[in-house]
Amino acid sequence: MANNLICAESRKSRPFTVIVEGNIGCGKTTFLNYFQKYNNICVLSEPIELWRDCRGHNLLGHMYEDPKKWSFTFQSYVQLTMLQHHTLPTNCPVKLMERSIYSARYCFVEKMKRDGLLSKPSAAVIDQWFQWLLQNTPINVDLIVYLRSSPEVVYERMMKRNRSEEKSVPIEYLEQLNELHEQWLYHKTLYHCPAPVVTIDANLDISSIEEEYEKCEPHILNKLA
Ligand code: DCP
Repeated sequence: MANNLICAESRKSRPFTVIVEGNIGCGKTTFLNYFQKYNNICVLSEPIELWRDCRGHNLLGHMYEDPKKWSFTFQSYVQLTMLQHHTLPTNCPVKLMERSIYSARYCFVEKMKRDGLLSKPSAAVIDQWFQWLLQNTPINVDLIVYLRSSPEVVYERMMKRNRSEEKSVPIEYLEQLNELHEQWLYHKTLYHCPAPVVTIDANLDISSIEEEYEKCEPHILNKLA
């Protein structure tokens, strides 16, 4: 009974936190934009502009141009900026975040490690930081929205949006990232899934995807009741 009370109290003082995950180009930003209409949801888009301008350095661009040289620098910075979002105080009852420290570690760092783009010592340092942060900082996730897509669809979207840094990303990269997301969030065979997962068919185009968003709205909005 006393324990239940403590849990209820600590839950009251922090927002219900939802992270939005899925492959590059799957529509995370569009999903977040849909929820901008609620002024009691704190919506945190991915800090990609910071990754493109860390004191004047385009770390995202460096990472794609010379991944062996820059993956460690880039992923270290991603980890910091994600931590800043996880720990950002808000008075809103719900926090909706694009990506998380988890997908950075379990999908991107994992892929770079497997591909030899991150050396074993570099990957070990990122992982030591990651484990320490999980143990010692208030990274709370209550729900994961998984925008599930096929690599062919997101490849086409990525090419269409024409982000300069992503110009030379091959479809194989998206296939492997997709596989890691699938193992982590769908089959739940990779690492640890920190919260329940709601899956959305993100292959649908913009005209019909809102219906899919509506399906997961109650999961998020119930927390505002
Ligand atoms: N990225 C990365 N490592 C991470 C996170 C992101 O290398 N830990 C890269 C992949 C993309 C860019 O950053 O080139 C942005 O990727 P996201 O999938 O996070 O964001 P999108 O803008 O593609 O999201 P969406 O199109 O779903 O809105």
